Order: sequence, then structure tokens, then C-alpha cells
Amino acid sequence: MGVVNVTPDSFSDGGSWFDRDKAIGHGLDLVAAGADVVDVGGESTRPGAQRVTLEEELRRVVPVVSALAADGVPVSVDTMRAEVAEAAVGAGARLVNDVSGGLADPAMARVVAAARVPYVVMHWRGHSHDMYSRAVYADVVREVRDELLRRVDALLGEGVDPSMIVLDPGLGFAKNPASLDNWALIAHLEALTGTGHPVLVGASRKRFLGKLLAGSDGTPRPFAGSDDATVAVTALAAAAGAWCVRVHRVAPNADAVRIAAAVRAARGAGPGSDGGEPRG
Ligand code: PMM
Repeated sequence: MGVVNVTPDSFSDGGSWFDRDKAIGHGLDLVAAGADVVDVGGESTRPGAQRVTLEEELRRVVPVVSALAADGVPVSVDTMRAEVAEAAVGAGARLVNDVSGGLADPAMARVVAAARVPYVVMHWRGHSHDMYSRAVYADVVREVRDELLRRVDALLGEGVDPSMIVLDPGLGFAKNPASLDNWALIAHLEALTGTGHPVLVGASRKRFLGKLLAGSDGTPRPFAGSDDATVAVTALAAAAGAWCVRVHRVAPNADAVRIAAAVRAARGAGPGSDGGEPRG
């Protein structure tokens, strides 16, 4: 999944694709680089971000979704608002990606249930302006899984088809970048893959990577400087069974996904597995 942020202020790509034509061109470039889906968002979720209005989000997102979809691109819409999801699906989006997992807008469940499109339910504890104050965990892996499963139950109760639900640990969202929160979730992805739902991982250019890769004076690595680290996380996540990775630079991550798939296939066919004859 390649990212197109139609925003002036996203932390990871700093407004590069705010212009509509540039956003559309970038989406097409991401597909050429190997993206299976292009995620179009009009609201920045960087730590501390304030919300945009509904009208502004619609104005940013819908024309880009519609142009890319008309070009045959599989488009996902990154939104917490039911009205934006509905308009984007009407404009051709094939997936709804909701960083709030349906918590920000009670109407979202009804919209995705009616649209019958895959729905990414991310772990979320509140809007970006104060999300770090909510990053308090006794056992981050268990709590994230349990909170996501509670969301799944609520969504099923509102008529969402379980086979349409994709789970996402929400790396960087209400996770302390200076703690092991994000790393624990990556290390124990099986807590989510074991639920039977496909899993999406969004590590690309996140603050916790820059923190890990800080210089000797403690200055975090700038966002674009963590692209290689993103590829490393992609390889690990894909090898652990992630269904999708959401990334800014598609080509090297697409390679990493293919490598992980080859390793998984070889593991399945290797000695002692059910997938093939023991060798040697
Ligand atoms: N991260 C961002 C935005 N949308 N969606 C999902 N499903 N998972 C994520 O981790 C995620 C997301 C923030 O990153 P950006 O500002 O670089 O787009």
C-alpha cells in the first residue's frame, strides 16, 4: 500500500502531494513502483495535529480518489469520517482505512457494512492532539489485541462482515516512541495474525524509527532518513505474516515483501513442516 497524503502538514512527507495533480501523479507513480493499492488521505494524523473540517477533507480527497480509480488504480481512503468514506467509495475507492477503527465516527460502521468493502480497523485511543498521554500500558501487546477485538465485536454488532475486517496495531498512535511499545507489537505480530483477520502494518517513516536511529548526540534521524529502516520492518512484518504494509517508498518495500514471501514459502516446504518432503 503506497501513501498519498493530500495534506499540507503530514509529518512524513511534509505537504509534497497537497496539490491535486501532484497527488494524482504520485499515486500513479506508486502503482508503477509496485503498489497493489494507493491509500489517499486528506487529514494529517501527526502527533499534535488539529482536525480539518469535513468540507476540506472531502475537497482534498474525493477528486484524487476519483481520478485514480478512473485510471484503474485500486484506491483506499484513509479517513475517520463516515461521510468521507461514503463519498470516496462512491468515487471508486475499494477499501476504507480508518485509523480510529470506527471510534471517531459512530456512523462509520453502517457505511462500511453497506459498502461491503474491506475495512482497516487500526488500534487507536484518541485524536492526535493528545495521543501520547494515552500511551500507558501494562502489557501493550495484550491490550492492543484486546481493544481491537472489542472493536471487531462492536463492528459485527453493526452488521460489518467479519471477512472484510483487517486489523492494524497502529504503530506510533498512542504508543510511546521512546519505549518498547512499537517494537513489542512488531515482535509479537502473531497476537494479531492469530485472530484470523488479515493484518496491516504502518511503520513507514514513523518517529520510533527515527528515535532508534538517532545520532550519537541523540538527534532523531529525519523522517525520510528512515526509509531503509522501514524496509527492514516490512521484511520482518511480512515474514511474520502481515497481509499488507503501508509505506511511502514503494519499490524497496515491494522487494522486501517478495523476499519475505519466498522465505515463507521455503519455510513451508522445508524439513519438518507439513508443506513438503523433508530433505537431506
Ligand atoms: N499511519 C498513518 C496514517 N494512516 N493508516 C493505517 N492503517 N496504519 C497506520 O499506521 C497509519 C495510517 C500516519 O502516517 P503518515 O502521516 O505518514 O501517513
